Amino acid sequence: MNASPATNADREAFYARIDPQNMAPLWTRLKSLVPAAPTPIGVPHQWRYADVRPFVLESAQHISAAEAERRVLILENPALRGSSQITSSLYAGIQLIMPGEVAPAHRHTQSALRLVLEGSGAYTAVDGEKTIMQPGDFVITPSWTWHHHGHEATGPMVWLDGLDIPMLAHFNSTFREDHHQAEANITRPTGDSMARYGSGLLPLNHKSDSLNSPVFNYPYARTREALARLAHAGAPDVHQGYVMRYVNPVDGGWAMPTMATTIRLLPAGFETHTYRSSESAIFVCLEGETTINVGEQKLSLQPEDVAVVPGWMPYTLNAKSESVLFCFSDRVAQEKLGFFREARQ
Ligand code: 1HN
Repeated sequence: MNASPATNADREAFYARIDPQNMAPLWTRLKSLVPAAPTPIGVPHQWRYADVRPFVLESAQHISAAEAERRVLILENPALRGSSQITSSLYAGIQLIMPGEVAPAHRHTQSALRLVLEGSGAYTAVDGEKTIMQPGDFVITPSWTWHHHGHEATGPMVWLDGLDIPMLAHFNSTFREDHHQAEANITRPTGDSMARYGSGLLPLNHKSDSLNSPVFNYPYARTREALARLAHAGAPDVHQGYVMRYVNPVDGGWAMPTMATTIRLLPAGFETHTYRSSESAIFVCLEGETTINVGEQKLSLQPEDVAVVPGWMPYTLNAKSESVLFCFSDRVAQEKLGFFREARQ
């Protein structure tokens, strides 16, 4: 049964009579309300860093980080303009902080991730601990934690922000609060989280009720080394390449409760088999040159380029040279709620 029941004058009259009661028949809508498979929301798209970067740097001439609160250019899906969405469930933007600036402390129920694209030496302070960021670092800002950013080194610092804004909007669970100080108090030394939780060891009797990994900066140097070792340890997954997920060392789960984060290495010349899943995914190229073939599009990514692949669209990855791709998606939320699906051809 693929078609909805036909209409007729009798039925139309009935629909007209129930309409004032704010009621409607399900049977005319069921097939579109609950389709056989996801209808793609948004389109595949790429943002070339070479195109984006001049505008990001120029934004500093127009507004300070302090006045902007966060000086970010939103990456908006071309089919979802005006929504601040890169996918149905996710937000992404590119943030700039200049030496001497502070992006003031606030907190919100949205979770945020940072993936450093350019520059080094700026810090983010989350829940009382600073971490100094380097290119390729993946940094977590958990829901409702105070956070501010600062830059006491030199040169512009640029990173990708990923947030679960549309997800929380869907549940109408958005809250935010400004800190009474631009810089929230620092209560732990820099490196404390890494020292305690970052070596495959945990302090005995460590207890936490956080849904996030206590390792809040996954430095790229260590991630890259792990990828290189994995690539020497065996064969790549034919659909994904050498792919690993960032892990919460406390429970073995994903690093964050709403956004799944992975890193993958694709050997030069590697072409994946066709893959799709119900997650909507944002890819960031960190090294090499890889093409994402999705729908009619060929998204050719070079370092710092960003691409979005909406859920349930089949795609392949084709690496021209050895490549490293970071990815974040809504997979973890879908898994926890029990409806994540994937298909491999
Ligand atoms: C936010 O707090 C940050 O902390 C970045 O850097 C982007 C977009 C919307 C709302 C809050 C940040 C954001 C944001």
